[in-house]
Amino acid sequence: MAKVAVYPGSFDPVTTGHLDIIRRTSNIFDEVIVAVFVNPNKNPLFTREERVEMLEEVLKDFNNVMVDDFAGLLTEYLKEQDGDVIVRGLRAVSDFESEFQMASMNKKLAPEIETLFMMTNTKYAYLSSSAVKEVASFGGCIEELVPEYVIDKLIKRLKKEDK
Ligand code: COD
Repeated sequence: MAKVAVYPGSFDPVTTGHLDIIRRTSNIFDEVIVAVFVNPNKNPLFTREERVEMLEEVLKDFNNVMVDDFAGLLTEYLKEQDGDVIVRGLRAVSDFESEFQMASMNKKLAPEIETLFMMTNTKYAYLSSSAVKEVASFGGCIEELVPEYVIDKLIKRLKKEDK
């Protein structure tokens, strides 16, 4: 039976650290769904459609990776998609506490679904979407921090040139 992994996140925007986790996950599982969470309580820099579009573009060469979005509970989304495993990336000890809480809650909600943690590539251990947005907002160089396709979009959005 094909094993389906779901890699959920905000991806606001996708970074090189996310891409590294997706690439490594796609080498392990038959199918990977990168699932953009639509959070009604947050005001992301990029819309749901924009985050999905950027991911689709940068992942177009991966045959077993698809991009989707979801609202509501992650565990319900996995059940709808016949997903087996939730994949999360771990950067530092500081990630552990919130990830442990999230994985435990998801286990309580759906005991049949496992959470798999993938250690960050040390090259990207410092990388997060919010750090990239902060660096870009002050004019810092974001090459290699986000995919080439995202650089212009991020700079324009922060300067509000695309609105
Ligand atoms: N290296 C390795 N991993 C990384 C890196 C990096 N440089 N950067 C990010 N990651 C990992 C993160 O650790 C995370 O695992 C993943 O990539 C996505 O990161 P983000 O920041 O884009 O996404 P999050 O952490 O904001 O996503 C949170 C969810 C949307 C998954 C979560 O809020 C959720 O499941 N919401 C649905 C509601 C729900 O079911 N709630 C109950 C559970 S408590």
